[in-house]
Amino acid sequence: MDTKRFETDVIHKGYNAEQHNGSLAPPIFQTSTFVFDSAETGAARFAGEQEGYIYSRLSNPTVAMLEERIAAMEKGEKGLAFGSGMAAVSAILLGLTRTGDHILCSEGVYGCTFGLLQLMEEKYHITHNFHSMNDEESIRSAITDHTTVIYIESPINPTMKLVDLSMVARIAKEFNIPVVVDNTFSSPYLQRPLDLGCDIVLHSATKYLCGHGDVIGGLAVGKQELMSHLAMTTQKDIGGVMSPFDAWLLLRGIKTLPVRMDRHCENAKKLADLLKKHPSINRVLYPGDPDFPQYELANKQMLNAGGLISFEIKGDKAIAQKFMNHLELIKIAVSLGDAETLIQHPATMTHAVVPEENRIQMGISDQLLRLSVGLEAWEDIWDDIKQSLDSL
Ligand code: 4LM
Repeated sequence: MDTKRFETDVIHKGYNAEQHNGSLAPPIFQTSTFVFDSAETGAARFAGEQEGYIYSRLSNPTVAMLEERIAAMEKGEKGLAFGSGMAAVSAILLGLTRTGDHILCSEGVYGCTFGLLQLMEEKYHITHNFHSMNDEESIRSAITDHTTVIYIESPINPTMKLVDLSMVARIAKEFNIPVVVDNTFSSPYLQRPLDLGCDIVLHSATKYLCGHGDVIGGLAVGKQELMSHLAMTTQKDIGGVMSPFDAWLLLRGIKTLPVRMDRHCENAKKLADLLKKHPSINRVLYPGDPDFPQYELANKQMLNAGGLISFEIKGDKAIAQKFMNHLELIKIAVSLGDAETLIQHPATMTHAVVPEENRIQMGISDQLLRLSVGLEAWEDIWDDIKQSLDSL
C-alpha cells in the first residue's frame, strides 16, 4: 500500500516483512561482503549492469532500508547513510566543490563543520563566508562567480537563528547553485527543506532521528542523480559509511520520532516560558517564543519549534559553569535529541574550536548555555533548573 502520511511512513517505509520470512523487525545483515554465484555475476555488478549487493561499504540491505525510509520522510528521491553527521557533511561539501570554489554559509554552523570549512580553505583553497541571509539583495551580492554551494543550518546550532529556506532556495535557483540544509535541529518531522526548494538535506542522525543516545550516524537526501554521484565518489571512496547495526537501531528509533518530537516541543515551550520569567536569566532563544525575533518565520517553515533552548545566564562563564555543576537530573553532555535532558556550554564545548572573534560574531557568549530538552516530566526538569538557579 502506498502510504502518504509521515507518522505511517516512519514505521513502514523501506521495509517489507513478507520479503523477510514475516519478521516484524528488520533483519540485520551483519556482513562485510556478498557472494557472487559466478565470476561473470561479480563483473556485471561492478560494471553496474546487474542489480545486487557487492560489499557493505558500497551498499548493505539493512542500511538500504534506512536510506529508503529517510528519503520518504524528507520527500526526496534518494537517501544516503553515513558513519556520522560529519561524514555526511564532509562527503557532501567535498563532493560539490573543487579548488577555487566558494561556499556561502549561514551565520553560524556546528563547531566541527566550522573546522571542516577551515580545513577545506587551508588545504584546498575552497573559501567560505558566513552570512545572515536575512534579505534577498544581500544574499545576491554575497554570491560570487565561484560560489558553488550554499550551506545552511536552520535553526543554527546553538544560537537558534533561522534562515528563510524558501527565499534562499529561490535565489539559489537563479544562479543554479545547490542549497544544502543541515536539518539536525528540526528533524524531518518539523521541517522539510526539499519541499521548500532546497537540494540536499542532511542530518546528524545521532540526534533526534536516533533519539536514544546510542548511535553516531549521518543521513542525507536529495535528487537521484546528485545523490548517486555522491554515493559513487566521496561516500564510497572516503568511506565514512554506516554499519548495519547502527542502521537497525536508527530504523527502530525513527518509528517513534513524531511522538517524541511532540513531547520534546511541548516540554521545551513550557521551560522556555519559565526560563524567561526567572530573574537570573538574561535572554532566552527559542523559536517558539512569541518574542523570538524570527517567530513568524518559525511558524512559516516549521511545524513546531523543537526541543532545543539556548539561554544566557546573568553573570559570567564561572556562573554558567556553577549553574551546570549544581544540576542534578539534567546531565552535562554535548549532543542533543535524547530522552535525557542535556546541557552544554557551547563556548567551551561544541564551539570551542571556533576562535573567540568568530564566536562572538555568531552570537555565542560565555554566558550562553544550550539545553536539549528531554522527555522527562517537564515539572521535574524545571524543578532541577530552578533549584540550581536559586542556588547561585
Ligand atoms: C552537538 N552536534 O551540537 P555527528 N550538524 C549539526 C550538529 O549539531 C552536529 C553535527 C552536524 C553536536 C555533537 C557533539 C547541526 C553535532 C555532527 O556528531 O558527526 O553525528 O554530527 O552537541
